[in-house]
Amino acid sequence: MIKPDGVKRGLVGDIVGRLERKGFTIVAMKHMTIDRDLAERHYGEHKGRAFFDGLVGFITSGPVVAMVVEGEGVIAAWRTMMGATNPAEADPGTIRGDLATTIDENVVHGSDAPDTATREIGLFFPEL
Ligand code: FUP
Repeated sequence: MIKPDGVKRGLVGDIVGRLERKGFTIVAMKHMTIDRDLAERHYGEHKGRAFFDGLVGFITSGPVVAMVVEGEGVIAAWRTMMGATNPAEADPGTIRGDLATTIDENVVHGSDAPDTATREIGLFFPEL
């Protein structure tokens, strides 16, 4: 997912381009605004954490671009391409290393395992 800061800053083309140049296939793509209910379900694992309300407020603050991406090893590869959650620790060449400075606006999201991907695809693309 390209988060609201990435969309607002005009980074959709850069990020989609990285996925395409890497050789992955975008099989679904949606420009959408996440409502509070969806945000709380998506980030359910973080409920109760100090940053939860800010996280929900941020992810609902403007449109995102959600994608389903296919390819060999795509989950691990996309996490490498995103870089560390905290952009201050993200390597140059990664999306967060190149394009972000703070953990609360870190441009992109990616599922961290096949079961998470299945759950998140169900949340964001119930029609698939
Ligand atoms: P990631 O999988 O890299 O997106 O990271 P997490 O699932 O651990 O965290 C989800 C989001 O919560 C991050 F993108 C940013 C936010 N977050 C904070 O704002 N503060 C923290 O201490 C940890 C995460």
